Amino acid sequence: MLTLYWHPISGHAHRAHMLLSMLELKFELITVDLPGGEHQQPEFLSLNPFGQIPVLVDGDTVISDSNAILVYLASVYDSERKWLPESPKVRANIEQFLSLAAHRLAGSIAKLRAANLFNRQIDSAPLAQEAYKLLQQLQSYQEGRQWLIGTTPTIADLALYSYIKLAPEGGISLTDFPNIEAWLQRVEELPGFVPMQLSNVGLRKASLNTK
Ligand SMILES: N[C@@H](CCC(=O)N[C@@H](CS)C(=O)NCC(=O)O)C(=O)O
Repeated sequence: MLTLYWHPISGHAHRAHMLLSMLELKFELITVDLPGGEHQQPEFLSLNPFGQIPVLVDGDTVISDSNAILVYLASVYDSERKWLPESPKVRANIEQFLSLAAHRLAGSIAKLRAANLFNRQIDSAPLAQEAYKLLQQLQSYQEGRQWLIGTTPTIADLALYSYIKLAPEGGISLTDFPNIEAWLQRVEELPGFVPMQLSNVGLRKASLNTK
């Protein structure tokens, strides 16, 4: 039995949850009380000294960090090696997108959403500028492509999906990016897909208010 320590509004946790489900693995979800500071308590820090979810426990193996969890699950539990192919070139291409998810995506779109969710005062203009630049680049990159790498989905697609799906919650509109919207839809049609819990903040709140 695998255990994922998570929180339902965490996009980082969501990407790990998706792959567990898509690989048809047996797992349990344990919600970490982030608002209550459970992730800073010794019990949780013994799993991840950096005090963040998600954390995957597989017997004696403990893996922290969402992208590391994707790599682990795909390496150990995907016997066909579809999600993380063995070709060095493809793996390097996938790494490029894992880095993009951990840096540019987390540092712009995810930050804007977190600010709205938790009422944080931030200087949002440069983050929004970076968010739209990234989306424009992805929109161009995805022209003529079904998936980020090659012709089948890989962990790169899962690593980017959750926070891009949540972009409107950070006030970032996806309507000018049809290639991205079509790709999100393709991910949602994959067998085993589990939806991300959405929150009524940002553009989602604005659209509810006009109804
Ligand atoms: N690089 C990490 C980032 C994880 C992360 O930012 N987790 C957030 C929830 S989405 C968290 O645990 N925040 C609590 C904190 O940092 O104190 C990953 O990819 O898993």
